[in-house]
Amino acid sequence: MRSAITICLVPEARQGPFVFHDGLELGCRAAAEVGFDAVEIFPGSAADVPVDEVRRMVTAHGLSVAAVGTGAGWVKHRLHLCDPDAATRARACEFIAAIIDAAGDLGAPAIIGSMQGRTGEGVSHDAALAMLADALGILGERASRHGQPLLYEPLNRYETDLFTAQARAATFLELHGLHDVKLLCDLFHMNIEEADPAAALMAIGDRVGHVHWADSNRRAMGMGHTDPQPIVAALRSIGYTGFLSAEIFPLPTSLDAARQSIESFRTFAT
Ligand code: LER
Ligand code: MN
Repeated sequence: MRSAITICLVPEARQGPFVFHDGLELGCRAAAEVGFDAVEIFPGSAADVPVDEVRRMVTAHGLSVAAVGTGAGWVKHRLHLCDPDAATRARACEFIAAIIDAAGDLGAPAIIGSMQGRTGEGVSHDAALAMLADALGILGERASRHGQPLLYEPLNRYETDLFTAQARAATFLELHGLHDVKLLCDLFHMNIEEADPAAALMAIGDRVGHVHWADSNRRAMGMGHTDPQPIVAALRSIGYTGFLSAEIFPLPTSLDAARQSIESFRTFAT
């Protein structure tokens, strides 16, 4: 497994669960100094990820790109995949597709988390799931052209009513033949929604595509009450070799959170 840490390029997401907020260059420098293998980028849009420049920057610091988030489509533009208006849904898809292409050129997958949406006015739960399946099909195919999976992230109940449990999401992907889509397993959300996070990881096996390495309170692993040992044992037993990426609050400071994350990574995952 490899370590990664989040860099947020979106001022509106300053209060979000991201460690570094002072631009890509400073974020990469800090990530490399603390000892991470990779960075996970949360851009305002694909325009924030100029491929050649980002590649040069991460490579200069001996890093790679673990994944690129799409949540700014929701945070900044209120775009999501279950909007009742087809034209707005199409814009949401275009926003994500552009990030899939930039991430793909950087050898990384894109994440659908906050942009998945939820049941809403004029959109029943079944209709929302049908919209989600359609979008994941189109966008998963797009990701596969880059040799990347598309990462779909079940969230906790306060952020979506589509999928909150990993096993149900995995069954949905299976039923719809969405073979290009893998699951992003965020240990913060799983702490809320899963009876046994380690067992949930074992049950979905090779659908695990990425892991957000966060403690129960969304602080760095070791600052809450999650026991990472059975979780890492489960990931090993399913043969997971991807990233453990610190999508966490920068508390008490960005640097403290980064150092605690890498320490927990080294203690439990290497
Ligand atoms: C995104 O990765 C996520 O976990 C959501 O809770 C948005 O913050
Ligand atoms: Mn997450």
